[in-house]
Amino acid sequence: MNNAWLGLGVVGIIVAVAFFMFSGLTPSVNGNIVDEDILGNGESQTVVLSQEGLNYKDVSAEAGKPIKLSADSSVKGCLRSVAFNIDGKKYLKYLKSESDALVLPALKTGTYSFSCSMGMGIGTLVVD
Ligand SMILES: [Cu+2]
Repeated sequence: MNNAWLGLGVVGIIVAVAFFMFSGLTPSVNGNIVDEDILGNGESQTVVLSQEGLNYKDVSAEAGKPIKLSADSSVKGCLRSVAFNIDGKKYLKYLKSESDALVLPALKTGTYSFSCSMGMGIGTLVVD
């Protein structure tokens, strides 16, 4: 293998690593179009997060209704970037202002844990 091929190989690895890093950070379900698909024409409910210490205060929601999750002004720093992993799907959004919302699909009864996108601050969503 000469140096040119070796160089190409290295570039290829860097591109592949960058791709996987970014695909990991990019929400698989997010953005306006998909949000609209989740919300449809049906009713949704709004859940407002607040911060308690370094974590989120527990929140609750009704089962069977899509959720618009927003964060009040008590939520600071990286906790404004909220990440859920539900049935293998990632839902992630940076809630820049109080009017931004992370849209979640209608959920079944259960307890769902979530975190900031770094996995540092944690919270619990109870659905019943
Ligand atoms: Cu964090």
